[in-house]
Amino acid sequence: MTIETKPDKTASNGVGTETAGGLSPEAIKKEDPATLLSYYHMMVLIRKFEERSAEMYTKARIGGYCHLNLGEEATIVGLMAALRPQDYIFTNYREHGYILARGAKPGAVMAELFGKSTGVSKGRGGSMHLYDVNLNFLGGYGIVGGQLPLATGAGFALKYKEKEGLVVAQMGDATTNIGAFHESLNLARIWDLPVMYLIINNGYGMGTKVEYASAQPELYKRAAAYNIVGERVDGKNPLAVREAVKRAIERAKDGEPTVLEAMSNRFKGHSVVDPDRYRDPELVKSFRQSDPLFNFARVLEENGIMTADQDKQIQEQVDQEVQEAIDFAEQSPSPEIDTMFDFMYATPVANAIDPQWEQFKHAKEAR
Ligand SMILES: Cc1ncc(C[n+]2csc(CCOP(=O)(O)OP(=O)(O)O)c2C)c(N)n1
Ligand SMILES: [Mg+2]
Repeated sequence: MTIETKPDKTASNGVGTETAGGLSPEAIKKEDPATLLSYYHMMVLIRKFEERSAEMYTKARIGGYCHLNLGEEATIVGLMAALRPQDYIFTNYREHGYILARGAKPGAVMAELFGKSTGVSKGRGGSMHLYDVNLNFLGGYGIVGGQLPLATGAGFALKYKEKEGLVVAQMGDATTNIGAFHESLNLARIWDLPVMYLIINNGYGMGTKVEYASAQPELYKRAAAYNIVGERVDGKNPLAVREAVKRAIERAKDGEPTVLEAMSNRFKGHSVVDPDRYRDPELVKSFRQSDPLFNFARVLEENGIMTADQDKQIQEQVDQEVQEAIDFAEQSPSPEIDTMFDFMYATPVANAIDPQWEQFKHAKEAR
């Protein structure tokens, strides 16, 4: 008897382990200036949206939890620049920027944070549960790693239905210690699924440093245990991220999953209410000094893509855009109390004493 083994894919482990090289003048020259400006505009939108979200939280307009993407804008924009309409995205709870960059209206996202019926999840989800099926944006999840088996299942569905596409399973660094991460990678390899597991390594899971929690702190290397290609990319460079995601898209066409680790910094505490006492203020200050947004602006200006005036214009335009989103959220109604159970189940639940279920059962029996 012979046992077939899959060829070792990890020979290429670590490909693209790159730094800011992608923002060199040569690289910038090859790009379309209008596209670069659109990346910058989106990074500014995410930055300002998040700053105003924090403000709205402290004004008690937003309830529950609220986790911000401040410092992670370049990774988000690079990711979305590579994705195509047929691709799917699942994320953790730190996802405002992702759905904005995927194309949701800022007003609908802010309204969701406010719990209003005009929100992307009709006010049922709030900050951690943004969802838009038209954008193939299948949700933010509050349970650490909860999104990973679902994303893996979506990858299986694409393969089963013989559809082309990539499923992105975004997560934080600490999520790689959850069982579901390992189970998902194992299945993705066994079944050759078109899934990219995107690890945003911002150095911390709440107040715990990666090095304290992970036996292998170079997280992309964990892919090797499952015979999956792992890459590490500079998450502060949107072009490097975009190219790494494009490589994952190409691999997915051959049934190759990918693990991509984007190195990033979290500017604020874990959530809006975290005073961030466990980090040295000097360290956080150094993150601001290598701010991906300011860095990208500088690169655009140095390469003649953007003038200081244009930058000012973009900032003002975005200020207005975010203010309009807040006004829209403020003026929108809360969901009506009698719609509380809407959108909960696709079909009535079998064990509930529910006239709707009785009706459904009888209709089924009559068929
Ligand atoms: C199963 C589970 N355990 C614990 C928590 C509490 N918790 C919420 S976020 C978090 C840290 C996750 O950190 P990371 O994966 O690095 O993501 P980041 O917040 O940095 O984006 C923890 C432990 C949870 N929500 N779910
Ligand atoms: Mg983290």
